[in-house]
Amino acid sequence: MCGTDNTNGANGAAPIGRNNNGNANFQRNPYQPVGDFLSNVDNFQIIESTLREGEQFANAYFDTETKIKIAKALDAFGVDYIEVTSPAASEQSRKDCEAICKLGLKAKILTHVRCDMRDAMLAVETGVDGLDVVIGTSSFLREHSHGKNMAYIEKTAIEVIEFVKSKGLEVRFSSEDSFRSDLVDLLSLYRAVDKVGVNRVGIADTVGCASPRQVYDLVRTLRGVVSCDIETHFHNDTGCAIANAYCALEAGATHIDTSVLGIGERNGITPLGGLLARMVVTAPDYVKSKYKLHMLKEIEDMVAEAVQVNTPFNNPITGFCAFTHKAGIHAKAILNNPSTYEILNPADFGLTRYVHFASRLTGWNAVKTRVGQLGLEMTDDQVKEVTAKIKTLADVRPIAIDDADSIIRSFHLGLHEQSQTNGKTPHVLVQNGEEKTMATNGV
Ligand code: HCA
Ligand code: CU
Repeated sequence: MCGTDNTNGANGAAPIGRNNNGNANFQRNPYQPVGDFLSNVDNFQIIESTLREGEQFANAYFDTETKIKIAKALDAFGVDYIEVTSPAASEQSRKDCEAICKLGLKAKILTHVRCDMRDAMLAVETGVDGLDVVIGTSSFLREHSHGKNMAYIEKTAIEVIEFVKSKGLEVRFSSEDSFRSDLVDLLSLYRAVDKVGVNRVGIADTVGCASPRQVYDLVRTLRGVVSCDIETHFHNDTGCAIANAYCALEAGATHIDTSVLGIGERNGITPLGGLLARMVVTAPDYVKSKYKLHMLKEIEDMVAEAVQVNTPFNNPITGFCAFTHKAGIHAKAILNNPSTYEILNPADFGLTRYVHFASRLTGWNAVKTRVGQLGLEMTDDQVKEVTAKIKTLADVRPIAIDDADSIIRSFHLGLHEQSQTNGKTPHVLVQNGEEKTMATNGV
């Protein structure tokens, strides 16, 4: 896209660029996606699979009540689909699937089944809106897992799809391990299922081997072969799951599978929050109007507790330091204008930024803000002096907020005693409770 667009990014930044003639008035949006007729970056649907892929996470055991709580929260958040474990997995899984269907949620409920008539027959009786049907197509899985050839796969896929459609339900057909499958096999299989009216075909990077460019190529090729929607599913073994989902959308995919915190087999799949961090920068209006972003932390906390993990410190959006600014140079700029070092606005997620001032890297601008939060008054020169004291201690050992606050307060007290000696009015120290809130709520 050429650079005449001056729409703001997620954080309302309107950076100034230069055109080829060096004209500095020219405005450019650095978050502008690479757009073409294929791209769906501002028009995609989420198939939330915490209750299916997520149940395959090592620590996961969801009882019925927890499943219902998670399903309701995801529905309120605004996901388009909720995918649940196959009713063929166990008797309780079948009952839970039925219970979730009975909740009357806005999100469509899908269950995920093997490409097998018995599984499909069981699934259509649960009350789901649709079936996500899957079978392994790579030679690894054909030889070492189910042992079926491509002719058998195609015949069964068509049977299952026609059966599900005859029940008036939505059906998706996906190949497990798509990126290690033969491309010609894969495309002719997808063409055949498209012809019989499958609603979506799915590409799954089951082993997390794909790179963003490989994803782009495969999805774009597939886009030219089928007319139905394209769902994609990315494992995160090499850390590419969010980037791969993004590239899939650029190449014309319509649906992305996610799970809360990315939980799933091994180290999981594209995380819901991480995907939305990416997408809110690219398509702020679409994402903010569709999803209740301020619920993200609450949903992540709910799932983290259910599977007994902590949210990683570096998690997009909700990691404890996602909106913490530390170096003096960063702090100064952030205090002037948050867009300098933030492309995501914490307020969009109901969160607040925090300017770190208790370290040797701090600067007097951050300390000045802290002084203000504590309800104290100092001249700039006095703030510079107390900043030097904080840095001196922080050079010797790591310091806590309380340490820095004590230095500020005793320095201030010193000034106050001095001014009393000079017959001036003393400053009032702020209440304890108030200080605490301020310490955790950032600027
Ligand atoms: C698995 C299956 C799956 C299915 C994905 C899909 C995968 O657990 O192996 O239905 O598209 O990663 O291939 O999760
Ligand atoms: Cu998977």
